[in-house]
Amino acid sequence: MPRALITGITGQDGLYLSELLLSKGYEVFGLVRGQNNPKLDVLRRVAPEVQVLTGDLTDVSSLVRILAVAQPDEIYNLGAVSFVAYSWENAALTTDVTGKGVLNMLEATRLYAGDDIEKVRFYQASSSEMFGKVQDVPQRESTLLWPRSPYGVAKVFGHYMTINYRESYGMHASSGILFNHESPRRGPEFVTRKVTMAVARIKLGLQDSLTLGNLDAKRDWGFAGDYVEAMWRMLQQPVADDYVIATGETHSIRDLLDAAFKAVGVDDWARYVEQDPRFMRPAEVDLLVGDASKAREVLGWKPAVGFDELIKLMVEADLAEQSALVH
Ligand code: NAP
Ligand code: F7E
Repeated sequence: MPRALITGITGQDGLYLSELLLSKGYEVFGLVRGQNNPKLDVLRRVAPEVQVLTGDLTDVSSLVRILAVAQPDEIYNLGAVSFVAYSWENAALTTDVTGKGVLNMLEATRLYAGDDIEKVRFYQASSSEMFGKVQDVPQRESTLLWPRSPYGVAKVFGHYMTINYRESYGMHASSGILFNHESPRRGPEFVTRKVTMAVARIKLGLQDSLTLGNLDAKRDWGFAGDYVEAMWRMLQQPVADDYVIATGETHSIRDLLDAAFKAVGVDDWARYVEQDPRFMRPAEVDLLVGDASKAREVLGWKPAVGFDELIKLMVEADLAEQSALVH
């Protein structure tokens, strides 16, 4: 039975990846942060077989201890401060967790592997946010990185450190440069879920309006369930490498509003939507669209769920969740 350790297991991707690995017969260990973490209940419901170990990416000794217990064949480093807007307000924390946390995990992994570096494979959750002020359209593995937020800068550090451990120590360490991916498990602070929850609540008469920031930014949005499959495929390759994972389609926040309101039969959403500078960012990433042809050719990966289907399924899930809360 292969053994996997996932950091960030209580997050959106951690939950989908746990389900995937359990379905493939893995023994799954998850690093959970904090005392009495409220998200642990969801993990226990979704994937009760996961063995929980407590630790923190900023505490190297906790990572060393966890690796000694879990004895993993594969490590998926998904833990991060992941909300871009928050990263300006808490730049040092973001740097410690999202940036230095990667180095902590790589170093703990190197110590765990000892003389047998080939006994373990490492996945780093890199991000399209690293492309920032984009230098190519679409963005691919060779595109120059130009991050625009403290989060993006921290991810660039983690990305290059992962490559450095591969080149310095021969570690099987791969970096997935994942574009935005969403689901009904997405945190409510991210724009897709903020919109689909609000649309469901407006439809049910629980809310009158929705306040957003920049409606012109464009993102390449895919389904998280498809993207965790790509993570697993990367670690099954004989040689570690970096891969862009994306749909190749881009949509604005306005397109997102079109799709979400259409799912509840509303064509004219303008009367429900307000804008507030509070939700604008000090520096914006205007356009993201990825070229995932390397992943398609080498990993045989392609997304199954398209944009309209994704937003519809999120609205439907929020309608069910919100009506259950009021009944
Ligand atoms: P998420 O839902 O925000 O989950 C983040 C996870 O990190 C949570 O489990 C959180 O645990 C954990 N975490 C935060 N601080 C930690 C710390 N100090 N030590 C250990 N764990 C900590 O993020 P996601 O959407 O699943 O994304 C997974 C990873 O992919 C992240 O690294 C993210 O930056 C990256 N990524 C995401 C996307 C996307 O579109 N979703 C795209 C590219 C890259 P708590 O329970 O303690 O909060
Ligand atoms: O913003 C605009 C906002 O917060 C998307 C993370 O998973 O993907 C995610 O980062 C866009 C931005 O995601 C609101 O200005 C407008 O242009 O949903 P988001 P993100 O910043 O793209 C990357 C790949 C990651 O790696 C990250 O971890 O939407 N926007 N109005 C808004 N965004 C939010 N959150 N709230 C608004 O009211």
